[in-house]
Amino acid sequence: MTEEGAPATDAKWDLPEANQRAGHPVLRKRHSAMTSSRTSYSCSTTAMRVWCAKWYCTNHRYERPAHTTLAEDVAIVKSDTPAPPTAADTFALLAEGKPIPVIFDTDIGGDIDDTWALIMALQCPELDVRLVAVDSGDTTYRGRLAAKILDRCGRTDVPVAIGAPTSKNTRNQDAWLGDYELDQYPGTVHDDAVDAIVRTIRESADPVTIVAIGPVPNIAAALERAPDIVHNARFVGMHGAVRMGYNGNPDPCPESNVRWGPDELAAVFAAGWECTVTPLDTCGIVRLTGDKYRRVYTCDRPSVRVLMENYRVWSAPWLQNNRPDCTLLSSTLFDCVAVYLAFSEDLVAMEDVPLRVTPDGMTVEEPGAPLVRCAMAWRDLGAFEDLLVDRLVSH
Ligand SMILES: [Ca+2]
Repeated sequence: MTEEGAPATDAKWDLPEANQRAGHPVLRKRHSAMTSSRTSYSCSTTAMRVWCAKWYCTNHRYERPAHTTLAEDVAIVKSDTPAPPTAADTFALLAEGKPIPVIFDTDIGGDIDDTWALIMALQCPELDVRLVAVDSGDTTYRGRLAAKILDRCGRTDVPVAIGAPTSKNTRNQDAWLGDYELDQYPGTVHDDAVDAIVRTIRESADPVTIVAIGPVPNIAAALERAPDIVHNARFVGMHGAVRMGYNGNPDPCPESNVRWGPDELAAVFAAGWECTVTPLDTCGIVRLTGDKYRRVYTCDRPSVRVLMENYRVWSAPWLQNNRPDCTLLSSTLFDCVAVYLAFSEDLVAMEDVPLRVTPDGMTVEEPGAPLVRCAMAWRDLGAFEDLLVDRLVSH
């Protein structure tokens, strides 16, 4: 965006590429369409100009009065718009005695770690899970699974939102899901996950943390539809492999959540909000074994029974392929680390890393690429394991 002296890029307010492509000015609708009661308006007041400028910059649907310029509008928006929230901003809510609002965006039903992460998130008093949005593959299956888990855990207060289906398709928990259908869920089901994400963020009085533990088509689409959400949300993901691959391998490799949507993740990283991830460097080495695992395996808490039922179903067909024996240890719990980063970073070493996302799913350190806050190493992995177990089994 270079017209009329407006900056080409700006860390605080950066018009989305989609709006740039659409051109300026695009006058598809008269401003009278904005409200039914208003057939004309004057930008004589600052408040009205701020409102109009924001409407234009986020929705691209109003007819700018001839006497204003895009540069003026952008300047107004910049002066009136708070910077995107940081981890410190959201952690400060805890000091005020408030839980952190969370949108849980997941490809649950593939790897079992999403199920572990969902139940962990529901049982962290620091977090207020306001929406579970499912993405990728057979999203109806994933939504049914999320709904049944919430139902069985007594958490039908949490809405479920269904993302657009894609070609990626794994249904590893069908045997537990059975014939449970979405219309059996006593809570709310949204059929447009992107709309539900946008509305949840816009309607929240406190900044929202998006915990994204799959590919991110929902989040990228939400940013495209409503770029203003960056001012009331931050992104926390399980994504990438920076200096380490799976299982502590010293060679980084394409990571699954990136590989199934590299363009979407690149758009999320470039959106101008704070992005935090646990790459394989930290999340790829988390497993519960020994006494820690047995505390979970033998726990009679209903939500943990749901978790173990699903883990047993997920692992059974794979045992002959060296998948974990669910009677002895957990699978790798990648996604649980993203849940942790939603409310604390005490147990990890954080580092700002410029990350370029490659088409084959690598996350490559490259100067000039968007800075991503990465949990690069554990300060105390044992303490994280203890915290995870406590959150799962403690009433
Ligand atoms: Ca996942």
